[in-house]
Amino acid sequence: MEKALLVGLHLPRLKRKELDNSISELERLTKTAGATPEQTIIQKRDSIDPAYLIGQGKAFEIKEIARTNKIDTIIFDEDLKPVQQRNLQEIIEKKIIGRTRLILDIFAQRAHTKEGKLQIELAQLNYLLPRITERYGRFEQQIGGIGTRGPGERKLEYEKRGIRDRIAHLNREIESIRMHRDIARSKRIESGHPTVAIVGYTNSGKSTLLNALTKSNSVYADDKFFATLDPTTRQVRLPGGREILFTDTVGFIRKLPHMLVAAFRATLEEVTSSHCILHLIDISQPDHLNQMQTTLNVLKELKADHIPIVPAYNKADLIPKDQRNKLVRKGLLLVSSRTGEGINKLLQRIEQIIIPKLNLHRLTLPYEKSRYLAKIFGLGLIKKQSYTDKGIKIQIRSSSEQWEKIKSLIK
Ligand SMILES: Nc1nc2c(ncn2[C@@H]2O[C@H](COP(=O)(O)OP(=O)(O)OP(=O)(O)O)[C@@H](O)[C@H]2O)c(=O)[nH]1
Ligand SMILES: [Mg+2]
Repeated sequence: MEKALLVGLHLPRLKRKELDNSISELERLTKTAGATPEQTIIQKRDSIDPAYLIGQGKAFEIKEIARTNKIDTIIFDEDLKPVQQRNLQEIIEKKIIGRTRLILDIFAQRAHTKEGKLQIELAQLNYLLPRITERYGRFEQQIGGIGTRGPGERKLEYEKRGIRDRIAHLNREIESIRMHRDIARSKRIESGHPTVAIVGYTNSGKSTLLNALTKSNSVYADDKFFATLDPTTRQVRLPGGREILFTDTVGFIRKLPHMLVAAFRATLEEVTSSHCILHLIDISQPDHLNQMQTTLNVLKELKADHIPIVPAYNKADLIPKDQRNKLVRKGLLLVSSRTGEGINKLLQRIEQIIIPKLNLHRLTLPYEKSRYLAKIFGLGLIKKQSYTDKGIKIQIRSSSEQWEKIKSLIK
């Protein structure tokens, strides 16, 4: 197994605790990517060294440690600028990886659908491009010097052009998939079912919640980062009888590479086009406030911060009873996707957000059309229902599109 040395940077503005959380996350990411984190080094500095990130002296120290401990790869908890990466490489003479690169690597392993694969390839190429425009060598893995100048430079130009062409091609393909997705989405909107996007930090339990909501096991959930990359949508019935759609999608993480957010734009449009956002927070994480803030920041970046948000605190089964009561008194909505606790309450809250947008309509369904009753129930919230001589009298709350649907059914 590849042996990795992790390197963190402690800047004055960063609280020690935040740094520790970030490092333990980096450890998990490293394992997820398939390497063993052997050792961690923290470097305290007043500011980032533009040339060597952690400073030239520290780079030599890392070289020594890596040599004596037979380390294969050095992983930095920061995003490395191309120049920093090259400089560090020259001193340490080992594989050097930044946090962004590590996350991209994990995404590449996880991508299964065509769209997911294209999106991750796009993000990777955008990441590589500025790194091969450097004077030295092809990708950052090669150390420059004699033999890389002259025709080598020209070769580099060809390579860059090839990559740019590929990026353009990927953008076109993703755009066409996006159009298909738009069609599927507008069909969903036509169905009149409101949509709720489940968002949150990676591993907060989004997929498990979707399974709990649908009382099934059909969505892949696992105790690892980025178990989900591609969105899944499922229909769920609210306590009042109304059918709505829940979409589960990729999780967020601190220092999430911007290019990844950009590349996953088509997927994340499932979030930006939803009626309501269910923000799932893993309350068992000591660091959940930071995780929450990270998610809110990404939502802002996606321009989705105008959509109503329902925060729900998941994994309530993992925290002690007294802490739990305290949180409930504060008015937090505690749920457990594992035990089912709080799920009904959660659905009621979502109902409260969605319903005010609905108008009350009255209709009489003739008995010969009673087969449509179930369908009508799915298109709104039944307020009242009584059996008369002329048919079933119904009072229903529904959106204008849904009301049009109902009218066309009983015409
Ligand atoms: N104890 C407990 N574990 C939970 C709960 N919800 C989810 N989990 C566990 O948390 C882990 C992550 O769950 P997922 O549903 O895969 O999380 P996710 O948010 O979809 O994660 P990504 O797709 O990786 O971003 C799994 O091992 C789940 O079994 C819960 O309410 N209680
Ligand atoms: Mg998931």
